[in-house]
Amino acid sequence: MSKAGGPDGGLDLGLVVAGHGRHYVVETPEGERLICHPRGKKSDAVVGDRVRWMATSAGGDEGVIEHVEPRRNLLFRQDEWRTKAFAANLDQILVVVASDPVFSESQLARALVAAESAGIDARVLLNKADLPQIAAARERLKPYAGMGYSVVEVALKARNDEARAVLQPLLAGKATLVLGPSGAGKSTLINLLAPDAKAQVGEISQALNSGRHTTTTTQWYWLDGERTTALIDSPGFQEFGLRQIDAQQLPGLMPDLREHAKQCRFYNCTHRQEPGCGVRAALERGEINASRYRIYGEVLAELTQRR
Ligand SMILES: Nc1nc2c(ncn2[C@@H]2O[C@H](COP(=O)(O)OP(=O)(O)O)[C@@H](O)[C@H]2O)c(=O)[nH]1
Ligand SMILES: [Mg+2]
Ligand SMILES: [Zn+2]
Repeated sequence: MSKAGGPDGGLDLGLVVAGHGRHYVVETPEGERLICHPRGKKSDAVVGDRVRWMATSAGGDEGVIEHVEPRRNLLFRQDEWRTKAFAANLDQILVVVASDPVFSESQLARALVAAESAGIDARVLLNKADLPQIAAARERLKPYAGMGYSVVEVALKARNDEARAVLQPLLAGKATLVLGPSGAGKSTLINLLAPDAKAQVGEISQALNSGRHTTTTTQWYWLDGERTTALIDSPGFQEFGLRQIDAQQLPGLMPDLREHAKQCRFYNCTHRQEPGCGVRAALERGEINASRYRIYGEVLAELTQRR
């Protein structure tokens, strides 16, 4: 269904709703989905990208991506060896953690730093409020609420109606990337809010994913028929590298440290050993959580040990 005369030399606009390495699923403004291949060798489109494409088959169900429209933002992680994009053009990030299994605070903190760095709002969703371990998890998240993050507690499965009612207004009209460790409840969340999730994945993606237990590709799900609200599910990850960040920028991307860094004697204080450090003074007063300061030190060490 390719029509000529569009604003970009007759190319159609589309939204990348799934990526499988060398091919993408692109959704037309009318809501139809087709397989697209990138033009040339490099495939730099990611889920959430607006792209210009051209039909390559008579039926119009296959196409080629000619170019990617400018992005509003891009969430990615970068370790020593490679850069991995999560998704583009996001309104917010929802980091899902659960009372059980115990979550890694370092992974949570890193996801929030990456979001800050990309200029994307982030919230924390604490799931499995029905389990006895919830008290400990709630305690571990207190510093995050204290530094201004919205922390929302739900039981996605055990109290699903309540969870839906709490989440709908937080998600309405937005494109939200769902991040979080395996077992936290990401699939439960998507199935709760997008009951037709399986159908949205489509036959092609399902075939490519078949036989695998976990999500292997990033996938965009619409939650409403008007296509104004979306959740983006992404594959799990082991490491959340932040090599894209400058060591000097790091404290500014951690709201609790940022708050106290204003008091440091030296403008380029690393908050490790300098005299007159506002961050360490706040740590000693208990105004910065010890685990947050430890995570800062770990990430800082990574960023200053560049190859
Ligand atoms: N107790 C409890 N278990 C839940 C809740 N929500 C999800 N689960 C369970 O947690 C497990 C992992 O959920 P899943 O959505 O697959 O997590 P994902 O790996 O993040 O996609 C499943 O067995 C769910 O049934 C909840 O509210 N309470
Ligand atoms: Mg899952
Ligand atoms: Zn300092």
